[in-house]
Amino acid sequence: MSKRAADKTVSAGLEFFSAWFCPYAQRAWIALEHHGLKYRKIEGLLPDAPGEDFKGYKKHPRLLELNPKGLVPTLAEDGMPPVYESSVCVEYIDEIAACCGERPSLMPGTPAERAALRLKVDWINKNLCSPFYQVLVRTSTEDREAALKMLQCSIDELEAWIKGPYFMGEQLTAADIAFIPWAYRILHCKILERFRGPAFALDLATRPKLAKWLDSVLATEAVKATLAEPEALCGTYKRYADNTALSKVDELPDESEEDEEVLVACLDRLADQAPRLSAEDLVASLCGLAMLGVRDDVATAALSEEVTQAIPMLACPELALLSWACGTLGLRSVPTMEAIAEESLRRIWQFGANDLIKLLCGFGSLGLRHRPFLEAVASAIDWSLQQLPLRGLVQAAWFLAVLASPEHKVMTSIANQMLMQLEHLSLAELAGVWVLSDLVFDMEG
Ligand SMILES: N[C@@H](CCC(=O)N[C@@H](CS)C(=O)NCC(=O)O)C(=O)O
Repeated sequence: MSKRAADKTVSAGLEFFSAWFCPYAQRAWIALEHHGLKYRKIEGLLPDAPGEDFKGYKKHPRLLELNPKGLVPTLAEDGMPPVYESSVCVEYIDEIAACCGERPSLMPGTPAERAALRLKVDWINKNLCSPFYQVLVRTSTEDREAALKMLQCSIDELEAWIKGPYFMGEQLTAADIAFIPWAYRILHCKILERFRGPAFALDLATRPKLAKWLDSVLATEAVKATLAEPEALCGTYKRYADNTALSKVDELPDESEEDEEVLVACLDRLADQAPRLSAEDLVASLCGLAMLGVRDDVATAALSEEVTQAIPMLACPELALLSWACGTLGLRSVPTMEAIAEESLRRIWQFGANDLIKLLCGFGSLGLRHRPFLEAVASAIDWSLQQLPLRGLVQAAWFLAVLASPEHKVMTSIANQMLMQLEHLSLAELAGVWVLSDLVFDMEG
């Protein structure tokens, strides 16, 4: 951090989650340095393996707490809601610095001029940053060349509107900051040429205003403080160029991908936090995964390991839900299901009718025939048949049949109970029960 930055006390508690190689984080970093704010810079992303074995990041737990996507930059300040997304961070930094007013705003001018600046930032994201990644990660020559063409055209367009020395004139603005990290990578570190050959060089001789702009920004103190060493930076792009990076930075943001990223981050966090969750929250998490139809081995293994220890502490409805969730997730963890069977057997008469069905459902879905447990469940169901709706009766019959439970007495009771409500059964339910009844035993009547 520069001396100027260290001297300021505007935001003593400002935490800045960054990554040394990240161009998005660099945007926020330049804004912090420009305004000379006091902040604590924390590396939020650590490689999960050294060198060539790198596959993804281990994320700082506090970063994940603040930003469920676990992306840098993320800013956090003494009890305030966290701030993320680089362009939002730049504007936020500019606003919190406004009170000292020593350095010019990065969003100067009238509301209309500021709106124009925001549009420029958006344009830079789509027309300069995206094609940079596309040249690197696209696998076909045509796709790479098309992305290069787009980048060249956008750079020509940029050349036409640079006022000099900065994009908008005398002052550094959020629009310059939006492009500086990529300009450094493309025009100074020459990352595209390095990985894709001399045909991918971008000629500055034919773009004199851009060349001057680059000199100006790279000589600006706030920018100089944030520049990574070119060799090290190039190294981080190797995995994009080799197509081993897990990131989807080359594609324009798409909502389903964003949802997917949130889900992946939540699952990572769930697996990580499982040892700290209460017994009820462990069950709720597994139910949530079951309802979403998410089968993530790491998260479910971590949750089921923890919940197995907590089974004696669970009330009957939670035990029943746990069985249902394990069944729905196809979680055949023997210790978990055995512990559920053992604990339920001890308390079988405390279960309500509907919970008995959920309990049975887990074992039925997994095809687990824990004999004494099943016999006890069947007897308990027999006792609470009156309380079961038709649907519950059908499910009970179905699961007992699937598990080939030899409890003919219970099946007969269920059948009799159903007979009384026969006219309410759907055709599909009737057919299903009929087939099962044939398989298990000869239903009389
Ligand atoms: N749209 C975000 C993009 C930020 C971003 O993609 N940051 C990367 C590092 S350069 C990141 O945090 N990656 C972590 C991950 O992909 O999980 C912004 O403008 O801040």
